[in-house]
Amino acid sequence: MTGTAPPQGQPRRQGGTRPRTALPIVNAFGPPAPRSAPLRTRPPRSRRLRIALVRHHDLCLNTRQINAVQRRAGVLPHLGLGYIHTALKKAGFGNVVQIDTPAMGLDGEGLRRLLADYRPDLVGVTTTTPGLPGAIEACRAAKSTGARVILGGSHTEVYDRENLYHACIDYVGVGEGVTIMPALAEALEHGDEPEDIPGLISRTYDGGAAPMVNLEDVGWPEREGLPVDRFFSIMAPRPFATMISSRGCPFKCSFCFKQAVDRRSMYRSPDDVVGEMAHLRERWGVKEIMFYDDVFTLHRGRVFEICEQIHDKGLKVRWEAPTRVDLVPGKLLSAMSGAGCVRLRFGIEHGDPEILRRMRKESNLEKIEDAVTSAHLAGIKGFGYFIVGWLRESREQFRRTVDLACRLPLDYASFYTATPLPGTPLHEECVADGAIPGDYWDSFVQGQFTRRIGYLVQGAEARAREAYRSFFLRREMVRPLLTHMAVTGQWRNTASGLLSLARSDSNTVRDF
Ligand code: B12
Ligand code: SF4
Repeated sequence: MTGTAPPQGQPRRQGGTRPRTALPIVNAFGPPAPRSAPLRTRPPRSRRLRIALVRHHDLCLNTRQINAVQRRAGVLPHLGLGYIHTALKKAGFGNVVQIDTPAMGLDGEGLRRLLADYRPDLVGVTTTTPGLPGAIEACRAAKSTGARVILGGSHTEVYDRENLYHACIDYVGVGEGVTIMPALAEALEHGDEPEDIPGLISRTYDGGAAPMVNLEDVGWPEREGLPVDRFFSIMAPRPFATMISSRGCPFKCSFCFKQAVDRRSMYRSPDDVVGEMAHLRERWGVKEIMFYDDVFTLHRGRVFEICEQIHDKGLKVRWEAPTRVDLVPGKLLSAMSGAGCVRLRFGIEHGDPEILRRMRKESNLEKIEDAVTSAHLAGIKGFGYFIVGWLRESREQFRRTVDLACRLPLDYASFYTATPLPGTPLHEECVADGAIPGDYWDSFVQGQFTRRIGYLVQGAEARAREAYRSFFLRREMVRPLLTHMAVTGQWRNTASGLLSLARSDSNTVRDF
């Protein structure tokens, strides 16, 4: 599948639907640098700069998931930081640590103390937009140690220089950290103020758009030094790991936020993908691998080859991946099942045809039933992603989603509440409709972290809770759930999640 790469030199926020308000930041930007692709991998020399890469957010105010589920879903590794770590190592920076506070069980003060001990020169903090409150806390902790601080991640592709409103942030990285971080570290190593670094923004400088990078050119994400045994998913036996084999998706679902890199499909070769799978099995004894791709089966031929290589190498590892209902032909499903694929996560989203159309999903109920049934017959368990509380969703439309979820041969389901993320067509529609204020995210970015963005229909959260209960707390689920717990060993999490769903008062999204 081909994606649509933004043409050279195009501004970052194409199609950005976020209403702009003037923010109190005065910057003198130079002319944007041309887009080139300098992955700075000079021969490694030992460089002394001390660098910390931080993920410090877990549950967040604007999560789309109810608390009872989000809290137990797991602690999943952050691959972006792992890739940045690898790129820094390749550029000769040996003093790099990754700090994953949800995995390490650290709060803000714990993070501050850890950073104070490590005394980094440069701290890179990653964030999504909803995860910003935690990220700002991390930036403050980092700044208090005297380090230079850079913020990056999906969030900075929709809000970039606006983040400089926070005095604890020196730089914002927009796009590929694997090119931005080595270049910034190199400049700081020599005591220079950074210049000519595509993707880097400071209060006095704007480096223009960062180049895209195929992750295969970077190498595998660094996992050494991470508390690998602390990561888990409620879906998988331990130890488990995550990987990404492709990036990008040419579809345009209206709730989905598109980073520049998502508009172009980039694939790693089957050789490289299966090589990393084998490495995870050998080095860490990993029993199950979860793919973070947007749509794993976009390029069918590549998936057939991956399956073939898994056979050829005699690799025995369970794996699972996300896909769309229109991208799983029968032959592919048999090949995947034979190669160890135990689960497919389908973006089904809704049971009402009119809402599916408004979501721009480009699917229909027939395709959904066909795909999930075919996967089931091929021996692959189905996980359905659903969204409840869509703009103007009626009670009848909502119930169609629940009925569909219960009718399909699915073993798992998640019911997110619709959340208009900035920069998405859904956001634009909701603002035009008057369902949400146009400046919510602007004030959120400036630190107004006390109020959740409004739900789009009254009682959306109750609908999510009702959907979970209807799906999981029914007789037909007893067997699949028992099998799940026996295979994955996730007894405690699964049982307490079910109990929590059964209780009516415990499923609210966390209020700050
Ligand atoms: C896997 C995944 C998850 C996983 C793991 C989280 C993670 N980030 O690894 C889980 C399931 C936990 C998750 C949760 C959520 N997610 Co999520 N997730 C993804 C997904 C599908 C892939 C991420 C990934 O691994 N990409 C590949 C790696 C290599 O790229 P990367 O991490 O983005 O890093 C690159 C750049 O961003 C940059 N970079 C990253 N960090 C830094 C730091 C610095 C300093 C610099 C300079 C650069 C930099 O450099 C990296 C490589 O060069 C993306 C969609 C996507 N296509 O990216 C959504 C996505 C990031 N998620 C999203 C959302 C909304 C959520 C949730 C809010 C959903 C919810 N439950 O309510 C939560 C929030 C979690 C949180 N606390 O913030 C949105 C974020 C939109 C936004 N405006 O920020 C995305 C973009 C999905 C979408 N299309 O709408 N997610
Ligand atoms: S939701 Fe999935 S299929 Fe739709 S645009 Fe996003 S990644 Fe692509």
